[in-house]
Amino acid sequence: MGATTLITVAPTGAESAKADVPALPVTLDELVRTAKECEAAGAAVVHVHIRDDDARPTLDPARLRDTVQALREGTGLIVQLSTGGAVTDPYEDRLRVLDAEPDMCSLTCGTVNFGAEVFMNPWPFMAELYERTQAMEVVPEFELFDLGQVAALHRLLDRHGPPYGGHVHCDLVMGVPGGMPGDARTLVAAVEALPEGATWSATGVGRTTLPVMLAALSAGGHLRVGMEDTITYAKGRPVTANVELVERAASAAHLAQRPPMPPAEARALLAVKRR
Ligand code: KMH
Ligand code: ZN
Repeated sequence: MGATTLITVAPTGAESAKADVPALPVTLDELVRTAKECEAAGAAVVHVHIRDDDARPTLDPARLRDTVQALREGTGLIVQLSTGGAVTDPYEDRLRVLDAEPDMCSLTCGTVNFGAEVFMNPWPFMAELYERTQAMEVVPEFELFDLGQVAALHRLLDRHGPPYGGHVHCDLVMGVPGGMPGDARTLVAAVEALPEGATWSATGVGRTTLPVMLAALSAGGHLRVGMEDTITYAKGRPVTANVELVERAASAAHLAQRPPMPPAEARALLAVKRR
């Protein structure tokens, strides 16, 4: 078990509407301001989804590039772009995300029911995205929504070799309706199935946020928090800013005597390329 806790913040996502969740950062200014606050509170990685001028999810290449640049200029955070996008995004647009030259990108290891929708990640898409991360020297974070996706991760590594940088880092995304439940016994089962030497974080969507956070800390894992996954801080009390969630995660990490990992340590752990 490491001495520190890597905290990733996922501030926006593609699912909530700004009209419903006014605290959601959707402009570049809001995103950079949020990222700075979250870095000060203990985050080391920012997982990024962007919005267009109407606050709708977009994978516009120029906007993605500007976002990466602005986050690099304004923060010391590791910039991880989502290649998941929204469930409606075409594969080609999702593959093109890497052209924005992020430090990291998400790579989901299989298709999963996603509420009433389907988040599509068929094998040929996964494999192509993985090969592109290797060629473009972008560190993938393997997103695992279900136990079967852990098996798919093994298959990917067996067939295509190690990721850029050589280190495998995963994120268990738990509690999505259609994916694995967000509870301690499922977390332990997933962690036991991970590749040897892999590091992992976990995030629990919605009301599974706290059980997953506490289980992850007790099992030696890292944390992902943010308004992509959680918009309710406590029963009847909406999240007012992403930094509240990072502060809560940082407090829990301190309590577990594994304080937040500084970005420089996270860069070394994840073997991200110096850009
Ligand atoms: N918005 C979800 C459909 C990722 O960022 O890679 C997919 C998602 C995963 O959020
Ligand atoms: Zn995401």
